[in-house]
Amino acid sequence: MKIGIVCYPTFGGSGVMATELGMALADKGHEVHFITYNQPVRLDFISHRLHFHEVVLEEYPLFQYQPYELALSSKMVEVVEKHHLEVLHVHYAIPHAYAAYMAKKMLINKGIHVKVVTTLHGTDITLVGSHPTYKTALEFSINKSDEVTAVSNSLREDTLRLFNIEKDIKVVYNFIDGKKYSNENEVECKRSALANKEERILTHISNFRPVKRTEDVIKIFFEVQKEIPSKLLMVGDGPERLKAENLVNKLNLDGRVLFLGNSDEVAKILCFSDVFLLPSETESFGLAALEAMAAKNAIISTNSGGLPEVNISGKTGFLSNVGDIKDMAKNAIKVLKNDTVLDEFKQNAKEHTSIFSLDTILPQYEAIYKKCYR
Ligand code: GMT
Repeated sequence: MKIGIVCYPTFGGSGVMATELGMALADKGHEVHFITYNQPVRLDFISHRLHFHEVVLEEYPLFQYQPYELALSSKMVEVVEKHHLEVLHVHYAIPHAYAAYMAKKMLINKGIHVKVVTTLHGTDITLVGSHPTYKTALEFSINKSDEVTAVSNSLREDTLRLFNIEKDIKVVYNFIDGKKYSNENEVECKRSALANKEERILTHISNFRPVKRTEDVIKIFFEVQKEIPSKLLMVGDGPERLKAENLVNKLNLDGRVLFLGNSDEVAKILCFSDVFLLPSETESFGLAALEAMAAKNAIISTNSGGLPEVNISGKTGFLSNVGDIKDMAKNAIKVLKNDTVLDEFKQNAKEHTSIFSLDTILPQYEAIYKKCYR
């Protein structure tokens, strides 16, 4: 099929997922066109079936805010028309579902019929989307999509609770490409570059937004390192990074905590790590946790949103209430203090990712695209 993918091209989970999906679809023989304001960070042009179309914004003195939806929907019309796209798959509803609806209407005017699939990712529903500023337009454009998917049961339920939804919402979990976390990577993985033999490594990856509670990450690690020789890798960047760095100073953890910034080499970093910390306030799925599990990390997380669908308590890691730092530290210590226990959790985590494998999830999206035409 010929598929247009619209997403945020950044390090956030929805952009990462959309990019991985597009690349996998192209590998399977589909023609994929990314339509966004920058080249997605994880996009590599290894296939001639992958295309990128930049949405360009024009400066104009009158605009305090540039009308991105207008530019995006015009670009969608242009690309659908020129490349005969059959489906526009938009990731993150704001403003993509709305722009896709407008593009679809403009195309009908030209006698061209394109289908719109909207995938809800989380904060587009739980944090920003349900705000009165966006709710009316968002609810309308979700209901006008041909197919709607959510990345977890929890997000599906939140959407039905927060909006008046007339469409069926299918749950299609986020996926992982196991090949990127294969044993060959482990061979390359030189732990000694980062930690001594007896030290454990903990990792956190996020966009350092308040919802990620990055200070909790530091506080959990502070408790852990009192009992277990260990290091913490903080990967990513965002508004709360400075606060997290200040807390590291205050707790005299310099040298034990390494801030690595944004990285598109997540698999390489995770191969060093034993435990992944995700104490989020809310998390529709927790793609970073799934990536960590694929790299054999046990997960210490909160029980918010869709996290219990990914992290199975007592098997792949543990779940705690939001803000319960003591419990999360206690659980991390339980997992880390004994080699046999740690190995068991790591192995379980890796095995559990099989239900989120590319081979399982990709056909679900392909079936949804086909269903649009039934
Ligand atoms: O978590 C973020 O801040 C990024 C955000 C995004 O939209 O890029 O992630 C959301 O979508 C991911 C992919 O589906 C999910 O794995 C994340 O759990 C979800 N984030 C939240 O719900 C906070």
